[in-house]
Amino acid sequence: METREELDKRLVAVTPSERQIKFQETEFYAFVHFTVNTFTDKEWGDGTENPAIFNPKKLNAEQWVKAIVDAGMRGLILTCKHHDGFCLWPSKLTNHTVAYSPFERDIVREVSDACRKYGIKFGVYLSPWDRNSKLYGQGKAYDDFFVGQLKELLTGYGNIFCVWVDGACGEGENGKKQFYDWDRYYAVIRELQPEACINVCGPDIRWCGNEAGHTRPAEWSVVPARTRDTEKIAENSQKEDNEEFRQRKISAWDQDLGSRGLLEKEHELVWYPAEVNTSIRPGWFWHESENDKVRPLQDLIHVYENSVGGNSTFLLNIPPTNEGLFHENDVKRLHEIGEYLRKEYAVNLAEQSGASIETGENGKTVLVRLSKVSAVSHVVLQEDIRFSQRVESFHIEAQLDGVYKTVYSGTVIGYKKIITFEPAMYTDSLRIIIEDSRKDPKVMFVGVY
Ligand code: FUL
Repeated sequence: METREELDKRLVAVTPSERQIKFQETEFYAFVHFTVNTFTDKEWGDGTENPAIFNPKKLNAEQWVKAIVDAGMRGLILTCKHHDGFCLWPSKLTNHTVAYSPFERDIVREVSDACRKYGIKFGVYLSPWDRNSKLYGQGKAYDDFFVGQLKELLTGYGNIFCVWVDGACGEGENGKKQFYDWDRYYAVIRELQPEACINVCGPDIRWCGNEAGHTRPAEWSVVPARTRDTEKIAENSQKEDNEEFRQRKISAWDQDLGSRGLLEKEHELVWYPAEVNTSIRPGWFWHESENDKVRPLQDLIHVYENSVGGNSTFLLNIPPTNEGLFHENDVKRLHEIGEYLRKEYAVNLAEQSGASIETGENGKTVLVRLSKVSAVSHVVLQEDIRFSQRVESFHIEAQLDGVYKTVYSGTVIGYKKIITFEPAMYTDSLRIIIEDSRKDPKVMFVGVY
């Protein structure tokens, strides 16, 4: 039997790669779903769409990117090819591309250039499931085709921060079943873009388990190595009906992926942090009927504070219209998100003149004195994840009317924990007490707003 000390030593030895740290620091970034579906009012195309229907006459990638930057996001992942197989770049490997549409322009080029111009990262979504390709289901012939497309995207458009591959796959569709050569795909991505994280059906960033924006109360980044296979195994489980799919997934997700109790039985562990992905509207693609269904600001802020502030990253989808622009209702909401974040997190009261932060007892307590009694609506804590994720439970005490009272009790911190007090509390002094951790805690940031 492993002692508690041996177990903790084994757990804290699991740490992120440089690329995973950079990814985590991206925090909040955009998904852009755009393809022939935008013109057919569908969520999943079947691959028979005629490229002639694709003509987003007013497309302006800078309009998208400016709205994304305005929301406080730091990256953009574009569906370069969704399940219908239509390519937003002039792939030389198929005729099912923008080059054969009336639009003709290379959208991947325009979007990646706009990202660079406005200082955000660019990533690609490339669906392994391709309902157009005649090669799909033919084993190595399709793998060669998919790898060829990967190579076009990873060599022609500058630095890529993420390759997003999902597991959706029509089992037995028209008798076609493709077993993806994942290891080969990963090797090509590592060779051509060593800094890119491979998400969902990949080894770097895992799917949080639902598409509705729900988060776990205790999200762990050190998890059993077999967690990496979940999406690949579940690759046939998805349904086109998003709403039903979301509901079903929520009730099916596993709440505990990384507690000490769970990990002590696991031999192989990995650093595999969660990403929360959801859409600003009910669908992933634009539908005119959803123009007035843009999710309320409060709802999106809630997802932000529980994902970025819950040791995850937040990938928010905004679908361009058939004109090739973000709809004004989405642009307005993105602006409101950015405005909220800029205002709420503008001044860290713990860093104002006269304030002080003292760490005691091997990092187990942190005392924050503010310069005066202030309204506090958020406390932000960060662990230095280069030393793994250590904190298992903690509480916060605030001095209210001269006495310290417990105002929050929680479990994990990880890369970032945001605690919201609503209504705001009035205090001039806070104590953060780490009750349980894997070896000494490494809290590296305390923010009071
Ligand atoms: C899923 C896809 O089937 C959806 O259409 C969407 O792209 C979502 C992000 O991933 O697997």
